[in-house]
Amino acid sequence: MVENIVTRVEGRVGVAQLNRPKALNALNRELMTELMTALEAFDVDPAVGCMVITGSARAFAAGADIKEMAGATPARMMVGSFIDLWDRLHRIGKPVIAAVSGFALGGGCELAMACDLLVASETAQFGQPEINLGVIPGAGGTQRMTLAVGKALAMEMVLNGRMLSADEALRFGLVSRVYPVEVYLEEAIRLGNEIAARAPIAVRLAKEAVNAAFEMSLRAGLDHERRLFYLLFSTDDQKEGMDAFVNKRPAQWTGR
Ligand code: DAK
Repeated sequence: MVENIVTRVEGRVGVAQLNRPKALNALNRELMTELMTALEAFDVDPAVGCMVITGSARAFAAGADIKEMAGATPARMMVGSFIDLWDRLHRIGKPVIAAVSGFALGGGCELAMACDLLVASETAQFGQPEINLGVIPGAGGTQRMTLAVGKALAMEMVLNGRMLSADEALRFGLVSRVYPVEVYLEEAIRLGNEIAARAPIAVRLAKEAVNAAFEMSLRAGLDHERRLFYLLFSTDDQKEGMDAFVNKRPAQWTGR
């Protein structure tokens, strides 16, 4: 039974809302399992073109569940499939938007950064406070935060628990938009519906190409991009998009 998240479809956007308000949406195993299962279901649902992960106005997620993690051993964490759960997010083909309000800390911040786009409310606070627990980020914080905001700020955040406000996150390139808390979620869903209205295969490959920039050398990334570009010339949507431009009419995408 799904308990820790609530899902719905708005237009062509699958929304997964984290729903452990008493624990500020701390990411325990059940929640992560439900979340990944929901995203995978959206990924194969033709009625869905884009996804949004969100929390509450007070907390996107305050991190992995410290109470669940406190007694862990290295061996149990390694074989306990917790990492596999997180890795499932990287296999989602459709774009995923994080709509963040309030706390996005530790694993909560890492979950948001693992999404393809980040939209924040004015009250959002991003942090990697694991140092206060005697550990370091373990789900990408040292890597993705550094790539997003640069070494100087990432060091302050990871070594000294510095938080970023929504305005700072926008200024330093961690998020692409900031809205008042009353509308951030509907704006994220609106953005998702705009993306979902575009040529689906091109959107999928565009996401793959941009994310490749984080994993590959520039040369390998450029080669990869070019192969994806060539591949799109095998789609009906490429013919349709270019014919529509030439004939000054709106394109009708079929996703083929
Ligand atoms: N885990 C469990 N419970 C949490 C929690 C968390 N991360 N954060 C908050 N809560 C619970 C509190 O215990 C409290 O529950 P009760 O005591 O009422 O039962 C309730 O939520 C409300 O919290 P507070 O009373 O503390 O509320 P405040 O407004 O005073 O403070 C706060 C809010 C967000 C500043 C504070 O709760 C806080 O500092 N929370 C902890 C933030 C934190 O340290 N997060 C990082 C956790 S470590 C990995 C994957 C993931 C990770 C690592 C590896 N792999 C795949 C390898 C991630 C690690 C982490 O995230």
